[in-house]
Amino acid sequence: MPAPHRTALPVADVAIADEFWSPRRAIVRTGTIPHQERRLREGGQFEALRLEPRSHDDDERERFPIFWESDVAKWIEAASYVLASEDDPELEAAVDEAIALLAGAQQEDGYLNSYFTAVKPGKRFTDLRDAHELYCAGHLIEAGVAHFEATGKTALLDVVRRYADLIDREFGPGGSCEGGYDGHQEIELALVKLFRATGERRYLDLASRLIENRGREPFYFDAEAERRGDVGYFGKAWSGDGALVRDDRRSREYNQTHAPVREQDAVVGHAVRAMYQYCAMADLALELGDAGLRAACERLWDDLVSSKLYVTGGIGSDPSIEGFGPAFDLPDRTGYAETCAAIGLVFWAHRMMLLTGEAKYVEVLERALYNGVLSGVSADGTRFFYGNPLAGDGTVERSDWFDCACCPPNLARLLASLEQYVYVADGDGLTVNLYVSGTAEFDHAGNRVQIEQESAYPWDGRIVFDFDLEAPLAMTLRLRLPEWTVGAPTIAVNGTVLPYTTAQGYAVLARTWAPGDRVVLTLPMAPVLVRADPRVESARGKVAIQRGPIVHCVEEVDNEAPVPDLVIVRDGGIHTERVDGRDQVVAAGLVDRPAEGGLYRTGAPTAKPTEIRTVPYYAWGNRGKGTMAVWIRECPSVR
Ligand code: FUB
Ligand code: ZN
Repeated sequence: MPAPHRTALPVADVAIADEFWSPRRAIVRTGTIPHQERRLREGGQFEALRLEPRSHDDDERERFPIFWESDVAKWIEAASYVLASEDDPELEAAVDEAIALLAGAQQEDGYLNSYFTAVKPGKRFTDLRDAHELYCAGHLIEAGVAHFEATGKTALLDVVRRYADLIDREFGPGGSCEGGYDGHQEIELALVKLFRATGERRYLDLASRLIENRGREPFYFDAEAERRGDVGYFGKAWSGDGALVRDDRRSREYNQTHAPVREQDAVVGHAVRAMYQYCAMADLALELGDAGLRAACERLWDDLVSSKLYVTGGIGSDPSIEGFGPAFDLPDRTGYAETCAAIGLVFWAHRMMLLTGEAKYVEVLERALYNGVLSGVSADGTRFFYGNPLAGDGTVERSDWFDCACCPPNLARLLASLEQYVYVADGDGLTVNLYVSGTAEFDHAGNRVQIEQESAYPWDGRIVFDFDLEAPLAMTLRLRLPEWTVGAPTIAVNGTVLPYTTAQGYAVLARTWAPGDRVVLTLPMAPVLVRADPRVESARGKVAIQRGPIVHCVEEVDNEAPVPDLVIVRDGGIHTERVDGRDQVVAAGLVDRPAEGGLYRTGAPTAKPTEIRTVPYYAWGNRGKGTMAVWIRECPSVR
């Protein structure tokens, strides 16, 4: 029996009016999305859709046009979420222009990829491992669904359905790619969205087929390489010597084809690929009530959170594969932690909550969202981190754009659709996953319910909910109880503190609610020192500072010495001050300077008391270059 569906309240039913998020989302609308549109126009992504004949010279910079459709698609998707909640005729016109270009580039049979149409005609679907066609198709499908849901227009949805239909034929029985699947997972989760938007079961079946084919022997990527007779599009680029070695498990792990997905039990390989695959597995487990897929997702999750997750919610520590290293291999300065990977983790965690009803997934979602995702964009929304290291030597800074521009539009589409992560409706009532001020509307047992949420989160843990009902209504309100609270959360209903039961990490309030009822949730919040498992070498003997969901770091600009010289004194005292509208944690510490001398010295270091001042990790790197670290040395007492 399929599990009961929990449904995220969609973007259109939630309105965000939040002191923390609204300015950031405004920057996405007024800064990031227009900035991206300019870059797509200047960079040739729009122009390429006119299909003028182009050449391809094997130069590294020339490799990225193979996934230009994904850049355009992610931009359309982000813009569509904006259009769902506000009129912006100029943006709508730009989106319509891009959609017209995509429609013009679509071939008679539904195929849509400018690179393989204009540059490599006749080579379509011959290099599924590297050439990103299904990755681009997936992003186009996601854009088509978002655009349809936001505007009601079917122009892009029609285009992507025709493309999905072609893919269904090609990958179906007797098709040219029967048994195949993509080298960069993405289309699978997109097809589930297409199924939900259209009700067409064959899109769900196609998603399932692509997931189930993956990692089965005989290996499809070997067969296609044999047919093609070369090392593949990126074969040279990332294996160095020109070949992804057939029996090399690491090569297969890179794109998670080392085993059938149901048998996979460790998160390995390229992090974004992994996240998108696990998203689709969770979606399919939910839609099909598939216990085997669910169990695989749960195993993979446990592996991730027990040994491969940065304290910032970043994932994928190994830059050489943009992916996972061994367990506990979480270097801070050289760690990769791609912005897209943390975004992918948000996507997966959300789906795991929908699948299981467990708040523990949202705990990680929140950690990634407020830290490892948000660090990916500058305060003004126009500069980006691709990797998000946990320490900087003073040379690291955000970039305006990237040749491989995956992260900026991914950030834009996530922040522009934040609404869908806040509330979940189920048969019983409403679950609140994120504390984001604003309103939500939903139907419960045939009644329209409006709920208003108000707080100064993430700086303050007092959250107020007001019910707007037409008549008394029995329903359950579930409020997530974050693990970071210092002390027991309290809940007051209409001014009276009430006992509450908990289940799956939520406070459960089942009662008949009356119009005007008010619930006040108080989550005790204070700065705490966090220590890592000693197997995390970069954090050994060090502490991180967290207050509520915000992980802090120490930047040179706020302190009297370069960060490597600073030591936090355990039990020395720690408090919070408000600076520039955000928390600054102040901890008693030392400037621990080595004795004067050459490279090696025998003299004792000098230790001078100081106040160590932090900044939220997401906000680092906005005030010029300087040293930074999340993990700071710790000493037991003032020496
Ligand atoms: O390959 C497409 C995207 O580019 C990946 O998801 C990112 O890791 C970057 O390599
Ligand atoms: Zn990226």
